[in-house]
Amino acid sequence: MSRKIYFAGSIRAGRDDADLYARLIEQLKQYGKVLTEHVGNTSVEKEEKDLSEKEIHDRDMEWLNESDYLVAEVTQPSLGVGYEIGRAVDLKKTILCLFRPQTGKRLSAMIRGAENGSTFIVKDYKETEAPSIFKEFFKEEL
Ligand code: 6IA
Repeated sequence: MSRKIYFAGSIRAGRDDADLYARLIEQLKQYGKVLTEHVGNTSVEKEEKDLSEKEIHDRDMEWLNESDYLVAEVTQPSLGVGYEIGRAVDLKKTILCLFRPQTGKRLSAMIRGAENGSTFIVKDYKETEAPSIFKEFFKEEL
């Protein structure tokens, strides 16, 4: 179980889905080490206050670099998450973006349009479908 997974979700762009992120991270732990558990932590903004913005950015980029997979919950649009996805493409990571259309939001064409059926997957989902989506996404290496 040496896979490393970078989970991305909105922080400053809004924490409405923070509890969902925590539940997704719990599931992802079956498949590897999640390097960014703080994204699901409701007190992240307090806990990270001793780090400068540059330290946060540089540490996150190191984790992204050493990870094998990026899993991003993209329903709440976030500049940081979009940036991480773009950097992950450049680093040739395998990417899964999860979007909940039931919220009435529309996903950016720059994310939906990046889907390629292998290394960049975009899934419309309901939370109840997350376990089967993860199983399918990671199946090749189980
Ligand atoms: O633009 P956003 O803040 O929504 O970007 C969220 C994404 O950027 C997440 O997927 C994180 O990986 C990353 N990120 C943004 N802020 C932080 C952070 N501390 N710590 C770790 N990763 C971050 C911010 C705390 C600060 C408000 C004191």
